[in-house]
Amino acid sequence: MNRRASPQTDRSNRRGFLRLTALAAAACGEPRAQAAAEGLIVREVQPKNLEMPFSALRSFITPSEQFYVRNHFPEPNLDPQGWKLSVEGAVERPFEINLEGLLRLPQRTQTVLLECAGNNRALLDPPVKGVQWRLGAVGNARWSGVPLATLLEWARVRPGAVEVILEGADGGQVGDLPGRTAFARSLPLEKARRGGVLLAHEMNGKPLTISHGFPVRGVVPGWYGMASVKWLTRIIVTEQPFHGFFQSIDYAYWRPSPGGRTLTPITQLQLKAQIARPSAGETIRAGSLQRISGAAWTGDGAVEAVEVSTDGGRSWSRARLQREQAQYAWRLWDYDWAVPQAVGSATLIARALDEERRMQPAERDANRRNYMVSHLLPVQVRVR
Ligand SMILES: Nc1nc2c(c(=O)[nH]1)N[C@H]1C(S)=C(S)[C@@H](COP(=O)(O)O)O[C@H]1N2
Ligand SMILES: [Mo]
Repeated sequence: MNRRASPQTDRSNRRGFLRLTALAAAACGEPRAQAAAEGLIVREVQPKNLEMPFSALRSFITPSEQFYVRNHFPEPNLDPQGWKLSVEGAVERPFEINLEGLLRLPQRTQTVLLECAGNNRALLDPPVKGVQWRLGAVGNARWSGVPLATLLEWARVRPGAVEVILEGADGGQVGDLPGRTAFARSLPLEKARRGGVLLAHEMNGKPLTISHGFPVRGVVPGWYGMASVKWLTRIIVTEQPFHGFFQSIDYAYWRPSPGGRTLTPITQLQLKAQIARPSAGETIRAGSLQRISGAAWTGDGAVEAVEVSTDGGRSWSRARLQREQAQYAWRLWDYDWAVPQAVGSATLIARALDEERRMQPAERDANRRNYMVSHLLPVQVRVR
């Protein structure tokens, strides 16, 4: 079964309403929520879920104040003095490390894009459940911290180990599970050791804000955002695959397999391009030269090209890729469109190709449930 994306329509009224909701929350004694929401669209007040207005995309590095926030529970306000991270489970030498200890270890900085696996789901037709993200549950930041591999080496992973679980300090009631469930995700041992995973304490050169995981979070390059566990407190090495709520019920998709589809944890980012400007519903001047711009990204590979159609997919032209790039970052692109003289409407589409000339899919695959939206998303504009 394929689903088509509905053309994006302007929902600025709704956005206005959500902004007001945020201000109302701020007025009832939540000044922090409002400060963090500056320039961001509020999708949920509690737990706090904020989206970047993607039309505001201006730079390769997303300013921290503009970086989306995706929370499942109230944000824990951890005391950096008392904070400890334990490395436990199938290791010869379990230990705890505090923030001072972590800061003394060799540090690394890398640019990594995070995209929520639910990004763009508001554009699906029929609608699906979950936070109604449009284009802005994605950002590209510079993260600094200690490689997860360093701590695993120190702990001496036992030969039978298969996965590493990252657990956050936040939690609550989820689904039909009794009691409290912490936010946790696992990584295959191989990815944990060699995948460039960071235990980050800085974002864009400053300590993490509470919303982005203060004092320390995981940053898992090339994977959807749910793997980058915030407010990290435990690293658990296991000899069995982990089937926690956030990778077996939530953040899982149906993978075709013998005997029927099998629910599989979401991992790698999918190849895609998004148009930042013009935005859906915008009016463009007939006969003008209009710049179309956006970003494109993928998981482990590289974006090789972006193509743009201004006639609903009948013809395609190469976009210009901007120079700045990094392995796990997005690539900004633009294309100058000679807008026709004729008044009417136009359907803009962007598509990304990777280094093996693979292209993002044209149609929605319903096996992805309410996640991993990476098919072509048309943007309708008016020409006047
Ligand atoms: N502890 C914890 N980590 C978490 C989450 C969470 O709710 N709790 N949300 C995850 C999801 S789904 C995403 S997309 C990213 C978002 O990171 P950000 O809020 O810094 O943008 O954090 C991930 N890490
Ligand atoms: Mo997410």
